[in-house]
Amino acid sequence: MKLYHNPQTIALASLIAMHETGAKFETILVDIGAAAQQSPEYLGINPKGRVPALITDNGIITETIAILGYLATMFPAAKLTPTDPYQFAKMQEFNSYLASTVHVNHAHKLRGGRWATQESSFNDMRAKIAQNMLECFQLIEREYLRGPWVMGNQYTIADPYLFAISRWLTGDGVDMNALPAITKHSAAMNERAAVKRALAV
Ligand SMILES: N[C@@H](CCC(=O)N[C@@H](CS)C(=O)NCC(=O)O)C(=O)O
Repeated sequence: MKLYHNPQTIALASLIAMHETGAKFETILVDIGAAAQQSPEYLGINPKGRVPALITDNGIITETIAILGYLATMFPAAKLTPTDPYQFAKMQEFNSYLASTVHVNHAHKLRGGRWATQESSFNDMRAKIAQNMLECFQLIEREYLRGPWVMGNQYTIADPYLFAISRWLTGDGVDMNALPAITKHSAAMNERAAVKRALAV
């Protein structure tokens, strides 16, 4: 397998999950600062021009939830998802919230051009980032993060996904003192060998 990623982005979740599986894989760093995600070569891999993208023997997978789910089912020995169907659905409920709401809220900081054309609109969107992200993460602390991991005692693919987005909070202007459970989760993640390897890229 070959993972196209950038550890400053949401692709960090897939990179950590790959390391958690213990599988052998190749990584290719996509230089977002240099807009490498828009190069004709990369658009041939992911026409959406986003990271991550995972090349498998069967074909290419994009979208974090799909990549994480693929890794968890391909490497069951790593026990990265609950086997109980209800708990599995709850984990996916959380992952879907991260993908469809939390990540999209964050994107309003640097990617306002997706939703508007005027500089004043971008400024207005940026002005809401800290409040939006804080509210999302307060809900996560209240409703989802069971501790020590998202799903309780079982570490799952929801954990690297949460961790990757948590790393953006300070830059988004969120006061981490307001999020003690997230702070604890991030500290526990930072202790994992897979996370250390992923961040060493
Ligand atoms: N829904 C996708 C979103 C991927 C995404 O937006 N990746 C961002 C980095 S966090 C990206 O590649 N942005 C480059 C761009 O917008 O040009 C997923 O969850 O994988």
